[in-house]
Amino acid sequence: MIRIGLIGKTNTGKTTFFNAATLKYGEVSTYPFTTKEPQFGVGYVRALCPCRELNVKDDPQNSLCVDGWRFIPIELIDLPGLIKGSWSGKGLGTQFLSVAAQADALLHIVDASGSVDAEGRLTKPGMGNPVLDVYDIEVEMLLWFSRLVKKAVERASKRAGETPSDEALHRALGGMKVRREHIARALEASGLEGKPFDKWSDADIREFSGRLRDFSKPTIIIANKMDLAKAEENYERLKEEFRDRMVIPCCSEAELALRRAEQKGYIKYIPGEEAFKVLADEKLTKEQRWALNYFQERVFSKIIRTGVQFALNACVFKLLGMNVVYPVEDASRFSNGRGRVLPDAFLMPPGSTAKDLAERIHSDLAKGMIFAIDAKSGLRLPSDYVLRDGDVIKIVAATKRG
Ligand SMILES: Nc1nc2c(ncn2[C@@H]2O[C@H](COP(=O)(O)OP(=O)(O)OP(=O)(O)O)[C@@H](O)[C@H]2O)c(=O)[nH]1
Ligand SMILES: [Mg+2]
Repeated sequence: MIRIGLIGKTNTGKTTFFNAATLKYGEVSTYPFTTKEPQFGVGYVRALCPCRELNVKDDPQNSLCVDGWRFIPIELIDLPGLIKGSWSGKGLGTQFLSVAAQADALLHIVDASGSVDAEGRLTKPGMGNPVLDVYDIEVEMLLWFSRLVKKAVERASKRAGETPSDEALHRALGGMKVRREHIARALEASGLEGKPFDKWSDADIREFSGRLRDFSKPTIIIANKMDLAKAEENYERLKEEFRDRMVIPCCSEAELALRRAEQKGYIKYIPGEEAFKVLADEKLTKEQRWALNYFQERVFSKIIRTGVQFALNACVFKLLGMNVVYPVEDASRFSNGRGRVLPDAFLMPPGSTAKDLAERIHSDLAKGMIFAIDAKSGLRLPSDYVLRDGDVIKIVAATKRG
C-alpha cells in the first residue's frame, strides 16, 4: 500500500489532518508535542469509479464506492513534531525520521496562520513565520539525508576507488525506501555519475543528498489552518517562496468536524466535495450550527474545499503519478470469479504494464500470462501494454494442468 507521512513542526495540525483522513482518534491538543509516537492509519484517495460509465452496480472489496466515487485505501503516518536537531537524534528525532523514511511521499503540514511561536506554543495568528517553518524542517530533512549518505559513501569508499554504482549506494541506503532509479537520477542531477566515492567532497555529498531527498520523498506543502486570520497572506507568501512545489490550502479542523457530523447523520458530505448539506437541523446544538456556519464562511467560501482529500489525491495522482486500474476475471460482466462487480481498485505506478498488474495479483498469473483484455472495449492487449488511469483489465493466462 502507498504510504504518506505527515511531517512538520509541533502544533501545526498533523494529528487533526490524520484523524480527519482516517477517522481515528489520535490525541489533539493545544500543547506542544502532543503526539509522542508515530501512528499508522488508513486514509483514502478518491477517483471516478467506472461503474457509472459501464452502467453496472459494483460490489467493491478492497475499496469503497460512494455516489460513483471510488475510495481507494492508502496508509498514513502521523509523526511527532520535528524540531531543530531532529536529524542528530534530538527529541528522538532520528527514530521519527526513520519512520518518515518508510513513506513514498510526504505532506509537510505548516500552520499558515503563523500562530505557533518558536517554542511550539499557540499564540496569536501572525506571530510565527510559516515560510521559515518550512525551511527549518527542510534543513532537518537535508541534514538527516546527508548524514546517511555520508555514512554510505564512506562505507563504499573503503573499497578504494570504487565508482559510485547505484547498486552500492542502494545497498547502503536500503532501509529508506530509496529506489535505484532515485539514486541514478540524483547521481545524474548532481553531476556525480562515475566519480569515485573516495573523491566525493562534502559539497558533493550535500548536493547529492538534496537531490535524493527530493526524488525519493516528494513533498507537498500543506498550508493548514486557512480558516484563521493571516492565513491567506501567508499562503500567498508560501506559494511565492516555494514556486517549484505544490502548496495546498487546507483546514483540517473543518474536514474532521464534517466527517464526524456525517458519521452521526447530521449532514451529507462526501470527502473532497465543495459543499455539505445539513440533513437534521433540529438535532444540531447551537454550537454545532455555529461551527458549520463558520466552516461555510471561513473555509468553503474562501478556499472552495477543506483541502484534506484534495491533498491526498494530489499526492498520489499528481506527485506520484499513480493510475487506478480495476482487474476483473470476467471481462463481459466486469466481475471476479465469484461475480463481484469491479471488486478491486489498484494504484499502479506510472509506466506499469499489464504484466505488472498480473504480478500484483499473483506471481503465478504473471508467469502463465498470454495477453490482457481491455474489458471496456473488448480489445486484446499485449503483456507490455502500459496501463492507463481507469482501465478495467482481464489477464488471460494459460491454465495450469496436473
Ligand atoms: N483553526 C484551526 N485550528 C486547527 C486546525 N488544525 C488543527 N488545529 C488546532 O491546532 C492545534 C494542534 O493540533 P494537532 O493536530 O494536535 O497538531 P500536531 O501537529 O499533531 O501537534 P503535535 O502532535 O504536538 O506535533 C489543536 O488545537 C487543533 O485543534 C485548523 O485547520 N484550523
Ligand atoms: Mg500530533
